[in-house]
Amino acid sequence: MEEHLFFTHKAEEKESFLQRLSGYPSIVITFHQNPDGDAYGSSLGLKFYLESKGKSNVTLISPTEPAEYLKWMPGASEVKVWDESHREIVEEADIIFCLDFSSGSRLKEMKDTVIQAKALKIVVDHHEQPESFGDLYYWDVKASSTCELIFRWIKDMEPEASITKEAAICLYTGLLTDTGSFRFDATTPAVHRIAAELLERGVVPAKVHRSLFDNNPLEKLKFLGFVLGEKLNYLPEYRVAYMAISEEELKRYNSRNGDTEGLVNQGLSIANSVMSVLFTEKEGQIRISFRSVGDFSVADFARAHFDGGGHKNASGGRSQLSLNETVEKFLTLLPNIKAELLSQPS
Ligand SMILES: [Mn+2]
Repeated sequence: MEEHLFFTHKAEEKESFLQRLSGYPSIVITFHQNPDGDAYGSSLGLKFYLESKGKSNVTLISPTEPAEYLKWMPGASEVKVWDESHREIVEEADIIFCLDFSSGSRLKEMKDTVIQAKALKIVVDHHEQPESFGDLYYWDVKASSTCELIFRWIKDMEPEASITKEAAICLYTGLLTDTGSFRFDATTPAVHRIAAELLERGVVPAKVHRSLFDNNPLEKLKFLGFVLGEKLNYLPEYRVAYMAISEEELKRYNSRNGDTEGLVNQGLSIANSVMSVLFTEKEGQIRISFRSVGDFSVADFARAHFDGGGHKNASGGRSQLSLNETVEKFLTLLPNIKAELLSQPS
């Protein structure tokens, strides 16, 4: 697939979309499992935009239960969590938006129903190596976030579009979370211009930041203390930090969905570090989060060794081995990438 594929730049694709959108279509918006600020923000932002256009038959369906820390967002209470009772809505939909993912497996139990649905499927995403289950793609691997793409898409469709305050808060949330608070490489002048326009629509940055990051239950901070104190390892000879957390440990700290979010970034705050990895055991499976700085691609690394993928500096993977075996496997791979890790500027 080409690196940039904007369907609205193709007149006939825009036309086929507008035809589907005319009248009172039934629209489903879905996003990846374990949704983050960008998945949620782009979906809710799009929903508010469509509703402002009089398209009020819009249903948001999450493949899995969303984390607590997203529930303050405008419209969040209307998000449905997938179960069989939603099958008909998906099967009968005219349009299905698939946001912030482009690999069908990230829909979990919803996957087959979405892929087989008769709807026009529109994929809006910025992850590498998209699969071809969609009909139309608005896809740019260089975009900071799906929220950036939704903003650009709205402006492509309707240059004079006015974005409501609620939509602005949602889109700003995804910009903020996917750029690591406006610091990752994808934080371009264009991203700040979008943020500026969202502020003009009424976003209060301190409020969004506090809702996202200063809204923790005490146990989550105790859990963070435990992980940093007992679980964080650093290998200066590779410039690699890693943490492995067992299911029992997650339970001991009453850890909820989302409590491990952001934990992996802690490893990158160590001076000189290049890569940070978090292994978590959940329902017998090992989930792995990778982060890097500079040119070392954790997307390639996850794809090659841990059945995963994502972005150059932020990716995920999984393993069917035990937690200890997974960590062992990871450690034995480090000598192969040592030269590349050491060559990164600090
Ligand atoms: Mn994203």
